[in-house]
Amino acid sequence: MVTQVERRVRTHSWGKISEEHEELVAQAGRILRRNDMGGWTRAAPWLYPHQWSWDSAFIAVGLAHLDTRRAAQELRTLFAHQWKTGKVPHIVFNPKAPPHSYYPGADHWACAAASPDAPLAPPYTSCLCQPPVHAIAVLRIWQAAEREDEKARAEATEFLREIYPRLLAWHRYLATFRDPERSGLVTIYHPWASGTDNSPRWDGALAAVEIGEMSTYPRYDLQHVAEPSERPASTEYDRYLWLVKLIKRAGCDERAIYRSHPFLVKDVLFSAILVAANDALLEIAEVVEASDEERELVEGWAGRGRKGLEKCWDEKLNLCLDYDLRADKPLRARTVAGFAAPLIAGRQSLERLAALLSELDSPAFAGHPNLRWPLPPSTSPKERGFDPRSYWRGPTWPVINWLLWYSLLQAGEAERAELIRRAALDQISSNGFAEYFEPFTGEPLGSNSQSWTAAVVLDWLLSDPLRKPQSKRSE
Ligand code: 2M8
Repeated sequence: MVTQVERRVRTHSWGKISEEHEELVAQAGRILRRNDMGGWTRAAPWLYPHQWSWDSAFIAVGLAHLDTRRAAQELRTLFAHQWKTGKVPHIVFNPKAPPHSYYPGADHWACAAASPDAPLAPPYTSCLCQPPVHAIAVLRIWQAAEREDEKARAEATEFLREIYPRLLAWHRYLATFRDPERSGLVTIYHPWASGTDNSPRWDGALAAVEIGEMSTYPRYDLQHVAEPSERPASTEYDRYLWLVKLIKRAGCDERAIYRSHPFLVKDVLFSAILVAANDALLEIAEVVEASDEERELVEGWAGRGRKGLEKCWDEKLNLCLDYDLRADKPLRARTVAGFAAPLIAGRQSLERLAALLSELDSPAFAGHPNLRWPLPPSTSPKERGFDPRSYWRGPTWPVINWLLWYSLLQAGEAERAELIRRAALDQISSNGFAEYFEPFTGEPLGSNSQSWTAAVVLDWLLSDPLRKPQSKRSE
């Protein structure tokens, strides 16, 4: 892959990148090569030795710049484990992962394979899912292939034909099983499904979960980080594992979970990513010449999603709020999801866009005077649950910065997007390919050699800035 990296840098048609950035591209390529398990990529070498769903999508975005065929393979492997319902599992477990490296692992989730909807096992999968970045990644692969030769373009078009029905089934699953109310908002059953696991977004809903009898369990994750405080606390883990126990007890059956589960939340970030993914799916539908009926369906999902998100807007907080279905009330937490969700969903009015940008730039987020880099912390320092070292409770995350950058470009806010890209690259080039960073000191935290961090660096440095997305603001 190093040679691919070198070739890619050399054939970079829109001008030379600096030596420092060239080195960063080479490092990113090496990380992805080291984490490459042959057809799929582990999320990180020690902490996460399996294939995670949204990690793989981001990884494919990065790989697209090195080898479009390998990028396509990343998603092909993941979608080979899609459930009959259309669900893409949040983890596909690596049968060769070292013992005692990750908990809860395949043994714990093996029960999921008993569901009539589960794919053939092994490998086993979890029965949760994660935000659907996949269609965005597929489109990125196709765009990268467009810049290559005839053969690459033909192969990418073939890949789009193959993956399109699977993406459609995945989005249909989210629009139906995960939104029986037809609200446009996706319901999650577990904080792990949000991807922002211990964010204060979930504190209110988790506090209401009463834990029953549970056996003790190992915290293998803690052996892979410098300080236990970088990972979720044991009170949070107790609830995570209790919720898993209830999901297993319900036989991983969607309807049974919906009826009885104590954690049932409409997740605005997940829902917004689905809207953006539906926009991407529409572009894919055009390439594969999908039927008008299917295009209308996807367009309908995107429209319903935007309307649903609009209803979650809180005028006072200037943020979009998650909704607790069990308590029947919004979850009031000041986190990056609150302004990222409408930005990611796109097509905001000029007035709303201005409100979102002012929130992003305010001292509550990227404008906080003590930040090492002007990048939004995952949780606002003004929020009670803020903790600058703990996982999703405060640190900045490169993938979130990527989503913001991508959405700002879509919104026609190229200059604002560029500020994020530069700051995020500087953060990584100064302090390494960490999973997340302490926002005030810039200290790298969590795992190092995190695959999706390497992947977004490749996209930031190798994607074509001349391809300016159209502004898709609504009037
Ligand atoms: C983190 O989540 C896993 C559980 O899914 C964990 O903490 O064990 C989250 O950051 C999640 O968003 C990410 O996909 C995963 C792998 O990078 O790690």
